[in-house]
Amino acid sequence: MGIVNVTPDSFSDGGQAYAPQAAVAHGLALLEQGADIVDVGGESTRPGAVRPPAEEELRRVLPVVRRLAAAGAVVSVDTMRAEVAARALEAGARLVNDVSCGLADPAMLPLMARADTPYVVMHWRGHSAGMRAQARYDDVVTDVVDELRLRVEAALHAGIRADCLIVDPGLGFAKEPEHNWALLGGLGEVFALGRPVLVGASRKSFLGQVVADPATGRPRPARSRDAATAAVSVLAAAQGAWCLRVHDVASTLDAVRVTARWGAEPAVARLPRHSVGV
Ligand code: PMM
Repeated sequence: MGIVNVTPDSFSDGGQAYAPQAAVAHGLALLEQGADIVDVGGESTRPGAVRPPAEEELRRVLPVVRRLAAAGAVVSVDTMRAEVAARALEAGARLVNDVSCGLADPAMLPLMARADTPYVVMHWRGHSAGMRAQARYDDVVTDVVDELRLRVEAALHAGIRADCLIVDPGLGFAKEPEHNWALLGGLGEVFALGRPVLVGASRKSFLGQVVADPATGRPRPARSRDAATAAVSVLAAAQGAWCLRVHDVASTLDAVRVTARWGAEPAVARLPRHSVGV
């Protein structure tokens, strides 16, 4: 899944594709790189971000969704608002990626039950402005999986079909770096929810810290975190993640292809030569 942020203030691409025309061109470039889905969002969720009004979010995303869908793309809309999701579906979107798992807008789950289309349920505890204060867990993997399970149950209760649901541990959302790493290490428990899993690690600050400048300790800037993103992505894919949400599709796709090729090798070909008698 390639990311098209139609926002002036995203942490990771800083308004790179803000104008509709630039956003469409960016989405087409991601498809060219091999993305299966393009995820179009008009609200920045970086920590401390101020929400745009609904009209502004609609103004940002609708023309981009419409044009990418018309070009044949499978478009996902990244929104917490039912109205934006409904209008984007009318404009041709085929997935709804709701980082609030229905908690930000009570109209979202009923809409998704009517829409009968794939719905990404991400672990979320509150809007960006107060997110850091909510990064408190007894055991982050258990707590996140329990909270996700409750959201899956709420979605089912609202009438959404189980096979429309995709779950996401919500890396970086009310999570400190150690929480993100624990969740990646515990992905197996997220898979145990029995739904396809989406992982969104791309360019997030916990990666910037790991690849910090050794001399100054300064975190790597967001735009230079694609190799780190590819590394996390292949590890997640190798464990069975269904979807990787990334800014730079080319680097992650290359890494995933190489990993898949490695995994496809017959086991015997990977044994040390002497052990197979040649
Ligand atoms: N992260 C961001 C935005 N939307 N959606 C899902 N499902 N999962 C994520 O991890 C996620 C998301 C924030 O990153 P961005 O501002 O670079 O898009």
